[in-house]
Amino acid sequence: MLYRLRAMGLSAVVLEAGGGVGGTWYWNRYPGARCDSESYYYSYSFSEELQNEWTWSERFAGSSEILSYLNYVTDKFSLRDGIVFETRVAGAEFDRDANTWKVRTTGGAAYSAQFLITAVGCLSSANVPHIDGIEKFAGDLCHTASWPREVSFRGKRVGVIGTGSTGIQAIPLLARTAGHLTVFQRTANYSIPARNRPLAAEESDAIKADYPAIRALQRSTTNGHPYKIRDQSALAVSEAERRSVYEQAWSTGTLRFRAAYRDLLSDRAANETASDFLRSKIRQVVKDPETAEALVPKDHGFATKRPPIDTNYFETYNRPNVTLVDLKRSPITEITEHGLRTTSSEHELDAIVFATGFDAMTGPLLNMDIRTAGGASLRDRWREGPKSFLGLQVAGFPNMFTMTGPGSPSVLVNMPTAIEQHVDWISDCLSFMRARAYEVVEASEEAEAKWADAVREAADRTLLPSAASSWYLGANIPGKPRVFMPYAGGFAAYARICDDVSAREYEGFRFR
Ligand code: N01
Repeated sequence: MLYRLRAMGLSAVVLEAGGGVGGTWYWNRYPGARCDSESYYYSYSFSEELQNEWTWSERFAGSSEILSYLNYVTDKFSLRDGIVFETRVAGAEFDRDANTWKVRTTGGAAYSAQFLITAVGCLSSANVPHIDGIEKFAGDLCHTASWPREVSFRGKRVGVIGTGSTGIQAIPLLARTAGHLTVFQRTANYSIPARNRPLAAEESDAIKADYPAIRALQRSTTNGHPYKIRDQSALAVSEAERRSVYEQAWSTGTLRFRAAYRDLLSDRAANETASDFLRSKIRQVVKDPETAEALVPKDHGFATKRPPIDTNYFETYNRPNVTLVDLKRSPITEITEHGLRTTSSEHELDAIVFATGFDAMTGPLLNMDIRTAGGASLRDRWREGPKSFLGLQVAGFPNMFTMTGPGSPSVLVNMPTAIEQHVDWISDCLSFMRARAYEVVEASEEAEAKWADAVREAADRTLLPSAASSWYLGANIPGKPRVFMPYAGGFAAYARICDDVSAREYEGFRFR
């Protein structure tokens, strides 16, 4: 966004809580953190020169390589001097007389700007659950999203709480060095092997040569990935054929498994065929039948919660130094000085790792005290769940754009694809305003209400709202309204809607 604003001749400042660039990749440095879309497809497309000169070393880049890439991008485009690091926004209020946002930081600094563009990420507000006795624990406590710079669990008794994408990435690596690893699982999860590998020079060259087609395909698909979903129902083929398709998808690895049939996310019976296949893989891999059974998801269908990809996740439970605790059978009661107690036993631990996820999508925005002119807060506005027009603006909050905000496809899409589409759309909107000398843009309440219906209807056409413990619904945070937050109508359809809105001179927005 900063690059585009500068290219338009606008002055902009980025306030960044971290000590460096990278966002997610700056904070989430836990062992095993790596992207779960292929590196080449996960990188920026806005500069042809950039995409041709950067070469990824692995199919799925690890967090340190991604961080090097993001630093490279920052320096290549001379963006660092536009970023104020270690600066956390405490609050922002719109001044209707001056048509500016007044922004306060936790350090006491103040900024004012005509436009406030939030780029705070969807998964950046860590969820540390309240567990009685947490303050008594004498060992190391850490959340994966604020991983300590210097930490070693070598030889220690480590407990991990959480088996989402993060836990599933971290557990195999933690198990390699821990003396003993105890995994505390509340909801069993599906996972597809990543099949990560180094990338040969010829493969990288071939991808670079094919970039125009790859990027066009990414922009034309449901998830912003460069492959199409097979246009066939899982129920239209014989069991043997289906099994062979699933075996092929399993050996290819990655989230591409979701694309094996077109109705995996819209038809329960179709979904069940994929879920059953993946359950059978868990039972095959995990040697102890009782552990295998506890690891088999039974309360939700494949990909109705965000599916992880892994390297040796289920295999890790065959190690003698790894124990699974099924919290559905014996929930955590408290953390003690020396470990963690469940209803059935006490586990002595030297370290507890919270892989417990995030207050997704709304958390990072509501952590800032954002208020409209007159003092009404975003928190009050969203008390019953987030509402926005296109996930880009909230009625009543003029000149504020929410990149990858609730109501946009964001987390259901390859993130850089979603981000770049928002950067383009916001930049075009600002150019439109400049050309007409408008000072203020604000989504109308009617457009917002209609979009809320569209978001709900899109979700209801899928099985996504059916996973009762999904963070897409806010279900992981006690007291959070249960509202399906991202737009599930697909990236390509969403981008078309945004383009139609701008082509109709930003219908649904008011300017003055
Ligand atoms: O978080 P999660 P995550 N007691 O919410 C459990 C992205 N990502 O950090 O399912 C006990 O998915 C919770 O249990 P339940 C990706 O979009 C991308 O793993 O709520 N357990 C669950 O098992 C992903 O979806 C990459 O019942 C508790 C786990 O903690 C998103 O980030 C890598 C608990 C949290 O899983 C979030 O993933 C990693 C409690 N009180 C993540 N509270 C890439 O590779 C929560 N849990 C790009």
